[in-house]
Amino acid sequence: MPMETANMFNPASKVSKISHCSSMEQYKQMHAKSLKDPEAFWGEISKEFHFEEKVKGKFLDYNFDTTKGKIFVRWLEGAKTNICYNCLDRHVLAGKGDQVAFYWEGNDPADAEVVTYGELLKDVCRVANVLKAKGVAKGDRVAIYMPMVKQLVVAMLAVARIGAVHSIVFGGYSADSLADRMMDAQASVLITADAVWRGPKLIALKEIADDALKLCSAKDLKVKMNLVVQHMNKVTAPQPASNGTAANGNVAKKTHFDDKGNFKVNWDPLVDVWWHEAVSAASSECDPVWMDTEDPLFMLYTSGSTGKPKGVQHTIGGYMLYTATTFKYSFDYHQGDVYFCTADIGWITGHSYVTYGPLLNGATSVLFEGVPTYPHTGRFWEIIEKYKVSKFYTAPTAIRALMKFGDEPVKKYDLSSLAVLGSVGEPINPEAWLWYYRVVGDSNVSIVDTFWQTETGGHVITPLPGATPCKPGSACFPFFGVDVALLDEEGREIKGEGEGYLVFRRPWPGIMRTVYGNHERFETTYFKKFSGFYCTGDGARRDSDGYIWVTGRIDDMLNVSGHLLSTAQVESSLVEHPSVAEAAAVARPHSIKGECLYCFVTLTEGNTFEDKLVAELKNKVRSKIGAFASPDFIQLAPGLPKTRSGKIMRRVLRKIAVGDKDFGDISTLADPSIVEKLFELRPKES
Ligand code: 6R9
Repeated sequence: MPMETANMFNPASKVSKISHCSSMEQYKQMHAKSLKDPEAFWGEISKEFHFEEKVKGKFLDYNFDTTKGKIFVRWLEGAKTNICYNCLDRHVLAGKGDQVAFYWEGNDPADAEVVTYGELLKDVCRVANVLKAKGVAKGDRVAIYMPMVKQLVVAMLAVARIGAVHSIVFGGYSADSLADRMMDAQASVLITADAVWRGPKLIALKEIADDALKLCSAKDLKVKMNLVVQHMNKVTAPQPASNGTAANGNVAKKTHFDDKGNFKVNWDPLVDVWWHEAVSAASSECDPVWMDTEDPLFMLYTSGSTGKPKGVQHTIGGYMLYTATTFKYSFDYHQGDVYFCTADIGWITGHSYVTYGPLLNGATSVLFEGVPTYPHTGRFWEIIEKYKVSKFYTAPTAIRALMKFGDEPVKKYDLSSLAVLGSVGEPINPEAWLWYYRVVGDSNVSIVDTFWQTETGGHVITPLPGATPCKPGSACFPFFGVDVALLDEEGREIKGEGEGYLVFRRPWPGIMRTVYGNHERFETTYFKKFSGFYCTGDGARRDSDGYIWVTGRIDDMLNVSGHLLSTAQVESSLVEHPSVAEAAAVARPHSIKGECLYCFVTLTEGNTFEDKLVAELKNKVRSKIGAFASPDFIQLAPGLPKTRSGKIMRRVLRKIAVGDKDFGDISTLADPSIVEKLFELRPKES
């Protein structure tokens, strides 16, 4: 019996008695209603939010078919609202001003702060007034390049309050990447911070931002203001490592701090403005600008598989309804929960499930500045215990990284508050799923493997706690409003069991509306391949019970001797071996098979890479998938080339597999030096 049918995890966790959706029957009814009558379904939900003016035109209008004209999606035509008002004022007016919005937890465990809804609203109004005074108006783009601090949330909501458009650039990007994104968006203001400690490392944000601003001005982009949060004087610097080696931070302390221990920044009085000075002089009241529901809220750049990044643009009304509803149902959010999403706000997961989704629900969240392994490998679990977190959301890459340290760092903490554990970002292999469930969740939680994309705005395929019996590794079923189809190469629909392109037949409220400044690219990337469908670029399989298994990007698919294989499938078999912590599989051209498998494996602590292990791993894949899937090459990988959001850059691994050093652009990797190391470790016979 295949693994997936052998293991069905009942949703009988702590949430089952009170969940918003408590049975598969209820899920099916709600899902059917959301497709049959979107206006009734989302119209009912929209009543919970404040709309200054009601819908005047069509509730939903769209075209998904390039042969019938321009692609467009419009929800709630003519209605007016403000998402910042719905995130903050609505709750404060309802008497929840004193409720905690965020528990801020610093990089160092000694640094912590509490922010209520009332305080957040005042701070947001002050910053909104600072922006207005600089002439920022409706439709203007504001770039944000910040660490995970409360001012980041304040900045994005202040931008939204005055009808401007935020473009957040993850604080790990280089000056070049920041400049590219600012140029593309023609941003007139930048908001940043002096610097941040991430684990023992210093990231000198202002210095990088200064370089980016130079690049922008060389290309005639006039930036009116660089608003700078002073953060370094409020936080604890890393201590020297206990083993006597100088922590990376010690070097930074010498170069970036003066004799009195103050952090040094270069200052250009023509553009630089200290946040604390400007904000303390500003009024804490600011009327929201009532916006059309289809006005842009933000753009967020995602790397296209080739070429320049795309500014994925979302609009206000649909995104608001969708992030609020997915947050409520996928995590089964209830008043009193403490929610912790480890994603950085610089990624879509942070936009939708650190800021907007939780605040729209009036939730209390943990906002974490640091990394999972600093100052020790139990940091996540320590935070969960400290704040009694009930809903936790992280990525498979973090889970696998922490699994490497075994169960002991988890077991040290009381995690009994946990009820729902979420996963996002890539397919989660059953090994990691089960560890998450058994070790972190003590076999008494709901796991939600949420499939979605920057482009989808929110979860599109996900189990619902309390309703969906889960199969480890499957994202299960479509969310409300989502109409899933699988297509073969010719665009024929695969009904029932089968594998193909994962596409959606119609828009849900949170789908992106365009690529900023390039609607044609939007149409070609997502709609040209199959007329009438939004194409995710991922492959998926539907099993005999109707469960959806996302197999990874289509370009990660390989064809070995005519058998279609997904990299995820192979990787998950390799990771089942106790000596393997993480694995990545790519295709390498093969004269007889067409393509063969070339695998990279990272070992768990204390294991050595030897012939015996290679033979065992080949056998493992053979026995899990079939003889045709047996890898031709397996090589040791001290680390994998990952982007800063944790995605394996398989394009680079494919080059290594064929011995080609023409790696292309690897600047977006978290650690570009790993590429050279991997090249050197290629097996001789390859
Ligand atoms: C939210 C986010 C999107 C791509 C997507 C897919 C992969 C995300 C997944 C998953 C399998 C999941 N992906 N979640 N694959 N199961 N639960 O990650 O957005 O950065 O745009 O990436 O990530 O390949 O197409 P984004």
